[in-house]
Amino acid sequence: MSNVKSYIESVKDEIQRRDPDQTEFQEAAFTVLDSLEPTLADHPEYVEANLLAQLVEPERVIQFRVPWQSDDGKFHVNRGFRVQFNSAIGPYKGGLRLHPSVNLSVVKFLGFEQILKNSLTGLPIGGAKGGNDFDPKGKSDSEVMRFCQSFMTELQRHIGPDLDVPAGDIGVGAREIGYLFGAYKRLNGYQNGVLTGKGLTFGGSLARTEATGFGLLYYTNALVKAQGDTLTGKRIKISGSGNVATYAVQKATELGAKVVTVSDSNGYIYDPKGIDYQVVKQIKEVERGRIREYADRVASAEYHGGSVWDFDVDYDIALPCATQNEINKDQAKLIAKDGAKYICEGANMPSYPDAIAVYRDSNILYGPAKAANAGGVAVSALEMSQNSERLSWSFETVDNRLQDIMEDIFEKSQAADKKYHLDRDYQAGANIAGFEKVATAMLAQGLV
Ligand code: NDP
Ligand code: 2IT
Repeated sequence: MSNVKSYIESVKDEIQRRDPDQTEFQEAAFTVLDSLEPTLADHPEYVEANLLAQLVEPERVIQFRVPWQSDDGKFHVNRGFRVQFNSAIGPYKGGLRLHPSVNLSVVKFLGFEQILKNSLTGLPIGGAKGGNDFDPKGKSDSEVMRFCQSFMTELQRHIGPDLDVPAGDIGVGAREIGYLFGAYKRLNGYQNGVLTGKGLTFGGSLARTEATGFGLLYYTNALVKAQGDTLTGKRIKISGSGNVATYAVQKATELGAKVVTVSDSNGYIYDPKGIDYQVVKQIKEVERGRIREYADRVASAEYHGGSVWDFDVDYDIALPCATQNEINKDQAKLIAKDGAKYICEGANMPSYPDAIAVYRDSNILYGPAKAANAGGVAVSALEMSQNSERLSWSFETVDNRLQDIMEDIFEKSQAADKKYHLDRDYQAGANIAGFEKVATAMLAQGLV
């Protein structure tokens, strides 16, 4: 085994020894570590400084109790987290997730992914993530407001416009950010740069709502174009029907492709005529309903229970936009069998490592989450810029910058892939390109 390989193995062993039960964090960290071999071989100073041991250990982990009262008068206690992973290139930045599956392993995996994702955007933001195992589904607005106020009562001690700037993720959209912002403001006064994804009347950025889904399509378009191919006329399978999925459907359709599925955790819609994103928006954003209702409104659509990744239908591009580990090895084999040539990830870590191995064996080109879904956090950073200068940019200005950033992320990943002769391994390319900037900053700042 080379020195570099044995160094990587020793860092993995230490993670395994310290946190044997953090399976999601291990999955994210091991995947990155394994892909860094070429750059570590090129930069012995990273190994000399034991930089990887610093990279995989969060700068700070905060866990706290969040008590709240439901409308029926009962008292409840949920568990809150903020993992401030790495501030080498800027203040901590990353979303908050509200979902019953949230635990320390999940928040650590998301915070770790955010370090290299944020680096890839080219903007000055470090990596963080937070969340809570509170389930917003089925809760009234008042319950969500009381929960957000209690959550922020503790979180406010740890965040700030130049320190740590949370935003949305699963279960956290405009409503939750509004309540969280109000609670922060009551305790600390008006500081609009403390959260991103805010409403447009109090410091939010145009195009932040659309940014992750639009950005996913700008990245996918760049990847497809680099192969001499085009999105026009392509059939696309999308999972999820939340923020990312909805605006991915819109941009894919605008770029001349046809999206044939959307889903939620109960089932999926198949519409051979092409999903109408306005219907999805109405059901999910306005009425807070379930995706099965789409089939009641659109004659050409069918609803089926189960996972959309078990649905056998021919298509060209897969865009998973729901959650982590939604695609296993067998489902990846079905993606290959159904003829897909590309998969780009809107969700964070939707593919198990053995699914990614199937993509490679089947010549499916793979755009990993930290590159493909970086548009959301990129526009969050642009929201921070607008807040700092107390100005708002037009939709077109933000959208053009988003497009440039996503194309630049693809180009950086491709350049690293070419430099190390990785044969269109855009996952390793993204990891290496994101890592090199963070590593340079960490080395310059010494052992901290
Ligand atoms: P939303 O809460 O708006 O939507 C989540 C969607 O994913 C829903 O359709 C939901 O279905 C589905 N989903 C969630 N958990 C599961 C599960 N366990 N099994 C099946 N489906 C599930 O979240 P977002 O659209 O914001 O986030 C989707 C993904 O994109 C996440 O991985 C997130 O981390 C990632 N992401 C989000 C960004 C953003 O800016 N919002 C930026 C970058 C990445 P159901 O209603 O049934 O739960
Ligand atoms: O996973 C992600 O990049 C996000 N949820 C967006 C984070 C942000 O700070 O906008």
